[in-house]
Amino acid sequence: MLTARAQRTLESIDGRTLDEMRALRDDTERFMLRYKFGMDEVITKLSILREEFSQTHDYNPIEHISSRLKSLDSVIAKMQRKGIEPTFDSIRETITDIAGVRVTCSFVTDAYRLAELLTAQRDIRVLKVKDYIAEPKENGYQSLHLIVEVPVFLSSGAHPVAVEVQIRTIAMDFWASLEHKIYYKYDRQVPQELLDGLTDAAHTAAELDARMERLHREVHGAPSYERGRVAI
Ligand code: 0O2
Repeated sequence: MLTARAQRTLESIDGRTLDEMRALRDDTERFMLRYKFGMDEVITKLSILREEFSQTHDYNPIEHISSRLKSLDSVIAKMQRKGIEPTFDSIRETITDIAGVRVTCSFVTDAYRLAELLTAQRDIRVLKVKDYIAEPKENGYQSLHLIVEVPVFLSSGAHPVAVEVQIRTIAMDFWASLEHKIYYKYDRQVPQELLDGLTDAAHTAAELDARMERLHREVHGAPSYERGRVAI
């Protein structure tokens, strides 16, 4: 329900401006939709790998897959923060995490293996890799970030779309989601004591990952794909 003031403002807009606003709305929806399709493509690829892996190796390296499309407000906020020109082309070139897929694996080895399998696919182009597992952030954050480009086939042809894929272990994911909540609870001004506690907890999570993987290997041996039993 519009307020009387909003109604008056709307009535004062001439028809041509209204048409331009509608066209901008439609273009924005189309722009965002491509990212949703790109995200769906990547999820399908990961789901296929998961299913095939379980069948062929009797082992499932993926615990969980989730995804999110950045809200338009967040895209605009990032655009302003980075001082990007407000055009679809510059947003496309500069903001590469509009479509995001997060994969949790049991073990670090699985995370790397999955990244290898995904990026080896012929229609995937790797734009950027940020390996926060090999080089954790100062606060202890760990995750393997891939920015990949995947073709989306529309009635107008193939359109490459950037998708950010974050691959991490369950322990890394547990830490990151708690840290994220704390960060927002304190409106980004987290007390130093809590920050130190979080960094310490990140080290504990990394140790746990290493110990769990060692134990798993003691019981099950190296994964069959490492032993070269089945070629993928
Ligand atoms: P959301 O809500 O998860 O999307 P760039 O995009 O390269 O210009 P940016 O965005 O700093 O720079 O890239 P980076 O370092 O790859 O981080 C992107 C995403 O990784 C973040 O997205 C988080 O999801 C995650 N991330 C990075 N650092 C941290 C961290 O210290 N703690 C937690 N919990 N997550 C982190 P967004 O857009 O911040 O949020």
